[in-house]
Amino acid sequence: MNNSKISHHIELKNTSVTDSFWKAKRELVRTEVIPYQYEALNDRIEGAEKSYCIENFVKASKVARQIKEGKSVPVYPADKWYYNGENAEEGAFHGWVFQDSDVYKWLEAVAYSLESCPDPELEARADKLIDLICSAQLENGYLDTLYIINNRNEIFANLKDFHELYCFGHLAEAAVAYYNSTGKNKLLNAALRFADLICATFGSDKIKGYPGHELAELALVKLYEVTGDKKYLDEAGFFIEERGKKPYYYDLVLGRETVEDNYHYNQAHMPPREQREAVGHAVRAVYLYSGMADVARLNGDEGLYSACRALADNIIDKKMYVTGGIGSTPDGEAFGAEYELPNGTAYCETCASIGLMFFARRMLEIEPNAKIAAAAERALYNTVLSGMAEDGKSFFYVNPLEVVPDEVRTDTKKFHVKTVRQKWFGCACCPPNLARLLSSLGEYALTENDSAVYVHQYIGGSYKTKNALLELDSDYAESGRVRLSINPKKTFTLALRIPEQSEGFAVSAEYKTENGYALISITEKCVIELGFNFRPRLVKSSDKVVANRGKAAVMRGPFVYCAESIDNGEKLDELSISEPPVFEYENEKLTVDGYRKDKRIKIRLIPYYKWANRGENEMRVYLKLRQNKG
Ligand code: FUB
Ligand code: ZN
Repeated sequence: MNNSKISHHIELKNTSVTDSFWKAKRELVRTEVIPYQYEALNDRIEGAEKSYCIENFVKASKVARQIKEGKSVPVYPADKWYYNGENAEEGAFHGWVFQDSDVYKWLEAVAYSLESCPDPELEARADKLIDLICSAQLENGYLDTLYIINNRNEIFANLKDFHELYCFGHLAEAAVAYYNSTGKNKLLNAALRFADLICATFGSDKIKGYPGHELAELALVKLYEVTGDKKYLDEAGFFIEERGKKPYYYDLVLGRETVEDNYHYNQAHMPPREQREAVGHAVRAVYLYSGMADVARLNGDEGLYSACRALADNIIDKKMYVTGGIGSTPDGEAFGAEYELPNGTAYCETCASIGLMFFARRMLEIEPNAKIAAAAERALYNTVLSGMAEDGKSFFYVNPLEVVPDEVRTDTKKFHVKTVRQKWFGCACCPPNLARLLSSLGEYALTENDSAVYVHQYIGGSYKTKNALLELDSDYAESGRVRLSINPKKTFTLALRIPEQSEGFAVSAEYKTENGYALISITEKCVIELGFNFRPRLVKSSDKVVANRGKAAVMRGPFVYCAESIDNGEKLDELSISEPPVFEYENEKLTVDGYRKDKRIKIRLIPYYKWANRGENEMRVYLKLRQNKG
């Protein structure tokens, strides 16, 4: 680990996203998604799956009050993953065991939104919700509505499956965000009380348990960064080090002998620092790797960083779709084997691509890495964005690369695929995750240290860094053009990522290239013009990806394109692109010369993230290739 390269992202309060593409998305989150999700959390959306989120907090608050008053409180079973009217009594917890996390993610999105756009009414609503959350907290700091409502005696009894430490993680992330944007510390104090209970409960000389769904690691790091209290960083380190040790903690609590490698689903099959292949549940994995990268950076831990590097390479080289989607199998919402990247049964959870961005941001803080930044870009412009409809009111959880609606209805291997975005989900992890990511996007563009500013993503906006004030005027996605106005405070190096898909580039200043970045010495106020050549191109996957042999996807700039039957007629499998390809591009829309069977046609393509915005229809990313013999 090269200490001179270690940098930090620019805090949200020092960023302001202004480019028309991303500002519009952020505004959509602010004006549509956040209010809509509040209604969803309150179960006020007709026809949508129930959330029960707020209802659970109301129930837990009542229980906490009754406990304080010394009253006896009922006990309900706390042994299922999902509770509803069929298996849960009226007064009991309802929803998925991790339901609380949706509330926290909504609050985190609100916090980021308030940072860039103050809104007293929204803030008052958030304050009221925070009051409700805090009123549910037990005297000892414990805060998870499932166990508070259902059974206080089972707290922390099943760390593997029941997400208390995961919900804690989301609470802490929301609390830090809300404190940073409003200066209010009520939720932060609640998170710290819960964190203190966790630190007092789990440790090398205490219970040697660790989260079944990772997130607490990176969240504890956030608490460390906001308080400066090292015990939180140490606890994050403890969770990482303890994970995967044999005999497995998860076996010990069950009184079971550890006889073979297990718990790949939870990335607990071996100690994380020894892991080299991304396995198991994809969201869990990238959340863990994010925490590992944080701890590696803060502790200068080379070994942990090597694991992070290897895991990032493994994902990007062998387990990531062209869209930046990860987690190819619905079986455990998990990574498949290397190069196992089917199109129609792909899982590619929206949260997994968001988590990949979290991981990438942290890796880029350790050192600039054009390959990792490019993977984050892939995820952002494609699978992340496709998770949300253009009106911000419906969402995809799963993001396949090929959909034939009739097959989805009949093929049991595609049970997880939806052909149109859903208003809400019983398991609604993705929509609020999207909201929090898009409203904090400014934090993903740049990192800096004392001597350098690295531009990883060309998200237009103004960035107040310690080295300079940077105005990034970006038409990156459309034309590949970027203009940087730099007002330096001192001499520093500006490092500009050269996108992998650019066929040549122009920089209006002297530069040298290093590891995929153009380095420019900035000594005085200046303007730098950048031009990337984003001609449409065919992208072929490795021949080892069986599903894509003889096929290619089309990309232009950061966008992956797809064909829909609404533009091309049904049976997209009959289409082939004529090679070498002849493209025409206008205003986000592409055509490419091709065939339907033997008939010459123009195939119409749209950016992948826009698919299924015009009703249910077929969609396909990878199309067959046909050599044009002239
Ligand atoms: O388990 C909590 C969240 O729900 C996961 O991150 C998602 O994959 C979904 O299973
Ligand atoms: Zn999700």
